[in-house]
Amino acid sequence: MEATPSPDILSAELRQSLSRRFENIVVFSGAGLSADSGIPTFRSGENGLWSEFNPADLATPDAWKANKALVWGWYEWRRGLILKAQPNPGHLAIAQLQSTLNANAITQNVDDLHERAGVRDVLHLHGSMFEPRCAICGLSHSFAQSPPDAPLREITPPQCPSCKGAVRPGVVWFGEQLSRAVMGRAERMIAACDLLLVVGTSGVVYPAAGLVAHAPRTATAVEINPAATQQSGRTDYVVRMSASQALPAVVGLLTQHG
Ligand code: BJW
Ligand code: ZN
Repeated sequence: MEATPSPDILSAELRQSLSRRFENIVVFSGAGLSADSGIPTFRSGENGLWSEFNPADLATPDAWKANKALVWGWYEWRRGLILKAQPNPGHLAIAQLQSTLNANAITQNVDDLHERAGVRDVLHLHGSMFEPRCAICGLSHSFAQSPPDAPLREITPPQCPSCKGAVRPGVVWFGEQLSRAVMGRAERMIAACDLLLVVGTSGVVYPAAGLVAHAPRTATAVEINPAATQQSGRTDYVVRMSASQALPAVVGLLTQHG
């Protein structure tokens, strides 16, 4: 088993700032959190999904209208990648933070790695790969087929047993509204936090990226991301490391006072 990274990998200034008791911790994550589980991000360098695939062809209502089988097949391929992946030490650290200090998790991720690590009540801003529904009547659906291992195989989506509509992925595409209820809960959680950990997100997709601005001025905000992002200037501290390395160290420090 790998040793938990020591808090000493964090700067002395950050260690000092985190060495007090926090009451309302929120972890706001993006694709970078799952990168160390082998799930590709959208925009990190050459490995990002959007450097290989065009979002306009795959992740918009127009793409769905134009070719449902292409879109369904691509999402089925991605579901297969997720099924093969395991939560990494970053997800496990969030679970530990929640069980010891009641932290809340808000994610843009559509995978289920938080849940598989044991994190409860995760707010999925952009939906879930595991909640497909009828595109017409909204009836939820369960998967019957095994996912393909190639990304651009056209697969006819299942038919809704109630209205005969096509079943679509349960995610939020560009140009679609996020659930008002989920967004409202996320805004209230962040507005009430005293520590915000912004993990593995490029901060370019709105309205999710705007959530960080809801944190109170008095809260401590920390970005965990190996690269500079649009959020970097909005947080008090930046930790330029991977989530799987930094989160266990941060959580180790925070839970010393739990
Ligand atoms: C690591 C790491 C490691 C690597 N450890 N870190 C204002 C201005 C301009 C445009 C808009 C605007 N407001 C809204 C828009 C339009 C649009 C938008 O934001 N576009 C921008 C791209 C410009 N937004 C929308 O359309 C949203 N809806 C909306 O606004 O509705 C209102 C409306 C509707 C109709 C009419 C009028 C108004 C919906 C957005 C839905 C986003 N959907 C996606 C796909 C989900 C389904 C799927 O999975 O296919 O969500 S896009 C994609 O981006 C996905 C992600 O959740 C989202 C955010 O990405 P994330 O998580 O930040 O990942 P990356 O890849 O960008 O970054 C990864 C980071 O990790 C990097 O920083 C790395 O450095 C880091 N990293 N390894 C830690 N080991
Ligand atoms: Zn239906």
